[in-house]
Amino acid sequence: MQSKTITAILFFLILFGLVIALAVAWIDLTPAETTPAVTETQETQDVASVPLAADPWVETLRNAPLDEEQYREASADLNGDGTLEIVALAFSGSGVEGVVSTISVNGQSKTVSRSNPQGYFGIVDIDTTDAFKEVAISDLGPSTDYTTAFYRWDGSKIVYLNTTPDLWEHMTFTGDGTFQADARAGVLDTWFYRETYEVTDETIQQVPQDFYARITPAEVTALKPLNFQASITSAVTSMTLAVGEKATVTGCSSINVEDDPWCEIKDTSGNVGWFNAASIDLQNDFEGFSFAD
Ligand SMILES: [Ca+2]
Ligand SMILES: [Ca+2]
Repeated sequence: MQSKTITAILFFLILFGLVIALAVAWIDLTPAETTPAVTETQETQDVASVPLAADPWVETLRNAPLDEEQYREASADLNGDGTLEIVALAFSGSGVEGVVSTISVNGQSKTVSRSNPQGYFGIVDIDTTDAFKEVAISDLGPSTDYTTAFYRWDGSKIVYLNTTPDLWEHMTFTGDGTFQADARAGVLDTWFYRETYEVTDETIQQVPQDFYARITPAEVTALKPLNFQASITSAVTSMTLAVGEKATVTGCSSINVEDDPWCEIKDTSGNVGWFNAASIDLQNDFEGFSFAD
C-alpha cells in the first residue's frame, strides 16, 4: 500500500512538473509577437517631442519641386526703386481645398482668396514701361477652374490687382500693359476663348472684344433643317443645313447670356451664317456640343 501511494505521488509530481514546464515554455515563446514595435515606440515617446501633426497637402506644397520661374521665396525689385523686396508664400490649413496661402512682401502679408493653391508664385511684367513687376499666384480651383491672383508692391504695401481665369504660366505677357489668358464662356456649351486683360489704375480688367473665338471650334451635325442669317444685323438667310449635315461653330459676339449673344457657324463649303444663342435648342437642333462641369 505504502509503495503504491509513493508511486502515485511521484507520478503526480512528475505530471505536475511537466505541465509547469510546458506552460513556462509557451509563455516564453509567445509574448514577443503580441506587442508590435510601433506601439512600444509610441508609448515610450516623450509627448513634448512629438511634432505637431502636419497636413500632408501643406507639406506637399512646401516641398514640391519648382521650375525655373516658380518661387516660394524670392528677392526681387517689385517697384523699380532699386531695392530688393523679400517675397514669400506660406501655407496653412488642412485638406486639398482647405489650404490657405498667404503672400508676404517685406513682412507685410495678404491672404490669397483662393483655396487650392499650386504652391508657388511667379513674377511677371505686364507693362514694361511702368516701374512695377507683378506677383502672380495661380490656383487650381475646385474642379480645374484655374485662376491667377495678381499683386503689386507699391513701395509701402501690397496692392491686390484682381483675379483672372487661367494659370499664369499659360498666359501670354507681351509687356504692352495687356496679357492674354484662356477663359470659359458662359453661353452655348462648354468652350474656352482667349481673353485679353489690361492693367489700369491698380486694377486688372477685361478688354471687351467684338468676337470671342472658340479655341476649339465645335464640330456639330444638324438634327433638323436649320436656317442661318447673314450677320447679326441682317436677317437674310445666308446658309442652310439639312438633317445630318456637318458644320463648325467658331465663336460668339459675347460670352455672357445677358448680352443676347449671336454665334457664327460655317458649313463644309465655307458658307457662313449667324444664329442667336438663345434661339437654338442645344440638345435637339444639333449633335456635337459638349457639356462639362
Ligand atoms: Ca523695390
Ligand atoms: Ca512693369
